[in-house]
Amino acid sequence: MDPLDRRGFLALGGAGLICTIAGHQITTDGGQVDVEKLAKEVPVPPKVAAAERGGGEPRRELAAFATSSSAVREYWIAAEAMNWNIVPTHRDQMMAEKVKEGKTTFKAYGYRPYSPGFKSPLAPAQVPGPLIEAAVGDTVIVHFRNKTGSPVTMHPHGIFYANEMDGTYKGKWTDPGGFVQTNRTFTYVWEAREGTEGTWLYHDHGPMDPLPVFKGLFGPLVIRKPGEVPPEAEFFLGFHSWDPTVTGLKGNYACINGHAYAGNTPTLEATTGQRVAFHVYGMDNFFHTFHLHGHRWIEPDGRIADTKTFGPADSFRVEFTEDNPGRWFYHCHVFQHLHMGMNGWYIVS
Ligand SMILES: [Cu+2]
Repeated sequence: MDPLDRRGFLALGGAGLICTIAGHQITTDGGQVDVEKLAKEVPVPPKVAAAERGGGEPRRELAAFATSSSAVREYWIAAEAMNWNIVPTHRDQMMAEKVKEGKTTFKAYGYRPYSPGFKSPLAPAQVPGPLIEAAVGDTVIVHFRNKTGSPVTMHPHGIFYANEMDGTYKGKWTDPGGFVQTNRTFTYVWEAREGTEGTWLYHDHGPMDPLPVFKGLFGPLVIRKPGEVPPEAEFFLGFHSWDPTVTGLKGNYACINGHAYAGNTPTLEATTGQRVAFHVYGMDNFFHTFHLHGHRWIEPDGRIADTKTFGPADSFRVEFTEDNPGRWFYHCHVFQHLHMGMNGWYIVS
């Protein structure tokens, strides 16, 4: 057996291999990666170059999808770089102490919602991106514009899509939706067909994957059953992490919706008697355990639970009727993650 060099050893053991892009191995100990510089080394796939020479993206006829009972849900979303503070209050309310690191802001990527035709932004670029919502029978159209300096995409889970609407880099087989270059727009058409209901998510799956995902390019997607009434209180929580490879900061942060530590992560509110749903998904390389204090729910197999373990890109919802007032914690029960910030408040009045 050949001896391993340091890099190979670390990829196998001490540090994690994140990915290989344009021949470079990206590892968790390799320091901050400049995604936009690295992106310049990735060649434009042939079908993408041909579509650009042909004057833009191919158009699909929407009439082919629409049925009389369905609706078209149309979104305008851009990927943008922005300054993002992981711990805006600089305090950890769970342990009632100051966060060690002085600097907790870095250049992240976020999906940003716009009004029709990208006329004006509806909110700042955010982590996670805006909720995409549909009911079974609907067609979802996402006009996606890339304003970052790296080719990125939108790739959904759960919903039905034709092969070229996958939003995924596939080397020389890549379709235009799988390699949206800087300042280009691509329109994704996805179908909430029968059997697609559930709590899902979307994320970048371009050539730099997973680095732009780790910089913040992911968001929630929900498809409701026909006639389903949304719960009176519902929360969408993305469990993920930010490490020095993408942030360039000193600290490692285990986050919920872009932030670490209670008082920075979402503070959720409900009142007794309400039907409550937590929609939860994972978007990093780790397994997490969703745990909610003072409450329990019924799992699909009939078991009564107050924790649920999930892995990368797993998504699920737990539902119950609220009956227990107070200031509660929700958190990941991997203790290391809990103490790296993966916790938050749930306040019931
Ligand atoms: Cu965890």
